[in-house]
Amino acid sequence: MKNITELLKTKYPVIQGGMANIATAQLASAVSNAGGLGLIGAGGYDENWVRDEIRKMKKLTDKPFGVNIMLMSPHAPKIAQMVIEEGVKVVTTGAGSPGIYMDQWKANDMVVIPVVPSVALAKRMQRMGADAVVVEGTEAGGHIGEITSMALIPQVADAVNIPVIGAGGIADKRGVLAAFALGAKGIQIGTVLLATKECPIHLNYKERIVRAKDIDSIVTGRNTKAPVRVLKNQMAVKYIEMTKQGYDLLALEKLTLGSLRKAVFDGDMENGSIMAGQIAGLVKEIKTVKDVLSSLFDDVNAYKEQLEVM
Ligand code: TUI
Repeated sequence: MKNITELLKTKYPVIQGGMANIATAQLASAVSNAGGLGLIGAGGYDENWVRDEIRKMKKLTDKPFGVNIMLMSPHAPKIAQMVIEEGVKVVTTGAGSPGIYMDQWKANDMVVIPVVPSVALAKRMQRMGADAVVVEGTEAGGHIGEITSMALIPQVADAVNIPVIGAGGIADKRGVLAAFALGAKGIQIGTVLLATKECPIHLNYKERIVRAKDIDSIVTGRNTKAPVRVLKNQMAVKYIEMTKQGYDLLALEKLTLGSLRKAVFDGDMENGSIMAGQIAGLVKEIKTVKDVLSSLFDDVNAYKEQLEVM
């Protein structure tokens, strides 16, 4: 099995999460330049926005990068074509199955890495030709599945023979080692990158991550098709009330992406959706992206040697 740094041509076996409204060329180029795989997060944007970010990215880094396509977006089909035209080499996908695009991407020699929340979907993606899968536990921020990283990563690792990239709940060396111990060959990080100098979110959002405690996140819409983990605030409580009252799902999805923008751009910590994972409680300071990647990987093998089970 190819290792992740060979597959991605990166220094470190780490992918940045495709965070909607957040993963711009500014953040992604910082991650790529620091030795990880930076991703432009298409989120709910159209193909023109994503194309512009790809072109900015090409100016900001000569290192490998990719695009994350959020499959619930109505713009996903056009973005899926555009990434081929732009010569993007790596695509990750979230919030759905990329099955209908797979043959075309593979025909263009792209590396395709779907994010999956279950063993069944991971197996389906392997059958369709995925190069690796990001296995994301319910600890993660944003739109999530039901199963924890601890339980999901080893089950997927046993079920497929493509590399598994662990995600959800990783923010330090212990998390990296845990993911690898469970069978992952790489990791994806999101929440810990929110608290970086290069992350283009409002300072209030970064400071809220730094202040977050272990129990501060909550899942809105567990009973809908789009459960989303956010930090608890007025907005989250209102959303949960609305789902109880049986509001239309589409209206609720619009509300989440719209309110994510309020948090990201306006720094509105009461009416905005502050998407973040459960590991926010471990994030204690705003660092550079380079320092985050160093803190995850420098001397990680020496750290591993100190582990003693019995
Ligand atoms: O996609 C994510 N995280 C996201 S997307 C997002 S934008 C958004 N906002 C509000 C509502 C919906 C989306 C914010 N955070 N992570 C990857 C991920 N993919 N998590 C779960 C899944 C997933 C779920 C179901 C992947 C495939 C899937 O398949 C269902 C099917 O079609 O078989």
